[in-house]
Amino acid sequence: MFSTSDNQEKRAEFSVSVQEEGRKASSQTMVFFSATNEIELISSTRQTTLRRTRVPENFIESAKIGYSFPLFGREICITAALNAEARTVCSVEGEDLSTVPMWLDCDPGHDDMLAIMLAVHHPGISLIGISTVQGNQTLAKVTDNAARSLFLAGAKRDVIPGSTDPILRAPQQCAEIHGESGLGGLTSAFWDTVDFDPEPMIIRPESPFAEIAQRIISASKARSCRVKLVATGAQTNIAILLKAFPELKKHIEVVFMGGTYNMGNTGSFSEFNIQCDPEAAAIVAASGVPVTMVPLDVTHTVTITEAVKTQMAEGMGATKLHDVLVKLLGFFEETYREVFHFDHPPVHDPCAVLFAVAPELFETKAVHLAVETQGMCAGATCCDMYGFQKQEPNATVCTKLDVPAFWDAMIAALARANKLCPLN
Ligand SMILES: [Ca+2]
Repeated sequence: MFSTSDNQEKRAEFSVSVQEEGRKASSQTMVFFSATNEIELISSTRQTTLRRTRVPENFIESAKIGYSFPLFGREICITAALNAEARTVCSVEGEDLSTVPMWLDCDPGHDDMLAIMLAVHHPGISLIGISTVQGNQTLAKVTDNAARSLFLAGAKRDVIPGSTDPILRAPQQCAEIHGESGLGGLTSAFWDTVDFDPEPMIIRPESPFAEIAQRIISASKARSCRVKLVATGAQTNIAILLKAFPELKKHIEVVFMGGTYNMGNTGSFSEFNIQCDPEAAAIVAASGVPVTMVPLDVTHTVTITEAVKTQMAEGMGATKLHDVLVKLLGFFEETYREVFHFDHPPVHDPCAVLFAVAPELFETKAVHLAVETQGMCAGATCCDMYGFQKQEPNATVCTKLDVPAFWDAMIAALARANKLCPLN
């Protein structure tokens, strides 16, 4: 796309609205090159360079999102950051980016990996950081996998390992679906061929929960809005954060993938993430913070059909990242077929990421949510859909998703990952 500039270090990329006197505003792309301190304006419709010029060293830091500034005799307004580097640069001063600030707590996991790709590359999201929790695999494995997912996405974020165990129960993993590594389908022989060490992306503060709380509160204060805390694994870390740092409550909104208001997957009425740590989910539901549940009932409608595979191949082209996804999702398809008799595997976790940025694509209902912690139904998410209990709603439950719109957003994010993935 950026033929004149591909061999130079691209630091940030923005969508901008350009207004010339007496003419209608047009939408264009602006790229900043840190190596030369130059910016380039590119016509979004013609894909050609319109102008290129040197700018002061602090140009990007001072060009705030949503602010207008004169350039080339035109008025330019940055409307969105288009890549991870741009978002990182722009968040240096804690500006209001008109994007959704998000913290992702996850246990990669195939669908967690897609959630990371969507969170990093959806233009409406600023992903502040990632924490991990044991679930699909051990904490050490899912933490490595989170870093590996960021690497594949061509992005850098700090990954902070959270809890090795549920609050009360023994850990349980899900190797039958996600494999021994948690990202089955990519062998250790594959990773041996890749020049990537997860360790530098993983930070291990003395008090990881204090660190996570502090980062979320700082982002919330800087933007004067709640941070979307998206949980795509067991809710152990979220419960610990809420109990240890109650001041966090006014700074977050929780969106979690998990639960069901019909039948479960790993229990008759229990979904895996909640069944792993029902006590944690009960604490989160009763915490008083805004909570949205994206349940199995919705995520089971989002499956990787043959048509989706074709759309993905067309959207991404024949790249190494596409090959990697084919391997991963092929493994996921096999295990889902074997264990749950699905023709095509459902993609749970990115649905919660999408809700956090595009709730208008979902149908929802306000309900009272309680989590069963006892007996054979431990982990059941009891959603009072008809208001029988006469209790005030404490949660929003999603009941339907615009599935084609989900895939459009997911594949657009993968196409952006394609441009930055070091394998390509
Ligand atoms: Ca997960």
